[in-house]
Amino acid sequence: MSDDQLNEKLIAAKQKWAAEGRGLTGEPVKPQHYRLPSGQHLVTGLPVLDLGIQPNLSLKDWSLTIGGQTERKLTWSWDDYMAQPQTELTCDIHCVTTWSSYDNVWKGVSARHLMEAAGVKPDAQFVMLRSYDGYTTNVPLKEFSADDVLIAHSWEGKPISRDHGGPVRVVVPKLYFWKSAKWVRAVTFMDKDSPGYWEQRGYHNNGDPWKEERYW
Ligand SMILES: Nc1nc2c(c(=O)[nH]1)N[C@H]1C(S)=C(S)[C@@H](COP(=O)(O)O)O[C@H]1N2
Ligand SMILES: [Mo]
Repeated sequence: MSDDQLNEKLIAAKQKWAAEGRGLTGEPVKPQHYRLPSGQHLVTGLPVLDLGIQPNLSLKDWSLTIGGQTERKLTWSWDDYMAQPQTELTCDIHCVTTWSSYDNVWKGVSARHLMEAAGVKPDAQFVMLRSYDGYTTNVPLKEFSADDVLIAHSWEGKPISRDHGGPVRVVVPKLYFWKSAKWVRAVTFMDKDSPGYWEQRGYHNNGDPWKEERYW
């Protein structure tokens, strides 16, 4: 075979792959994959993942503290929190352990409202989420201030169960699910970044599933 013939054969093979829609992984691209980031598989429902400590919080003792680089330091009791404007939204969830779950319906207070209520200072660039089980996770302010970030109290029309982070958890749909702190107790705005629990243990600082930002 001449060099020209060989080249034509290679081009034809590549054209065929293009027509078949082959991805880098060699797997044919199916329409549903447009919704599923690379390396993920779809599950139904919501698996439970945490450090094995599931705090049992009564609404009476529960509070959420908002502070750091803010004009006001707020401590919301359950009634204070529930008195804030409520937002409902549906999102897909992508966990770094490779499961994804479609169409999760959440209700709660939007991160944007929380930021407005506390008066976030221009110096703030990062957010630390702290939870009642000792868990922490850091989120860039750019991601936390997206219009789909919720401080949520209900899932699928019911109060969030204890194992999924009830009474209140954060939901950051655009990042891997470890950034969505369950049993949240404090939201702290920071001018400097600081790694959270998994970020100290090799997980990616940002965690965008569409860029496969899984580990450092
Ligand atoms: N407080 C707290 N939040 C947490 C965790 C945790 O251990 N503690 N685990 C994270 C991880 S790794 C995942 S995948 C999701 C799991 O949420 P789920 O159990 O509701 O599916 O919670 C995240 N938020
Ligand atoms: Mo996770």
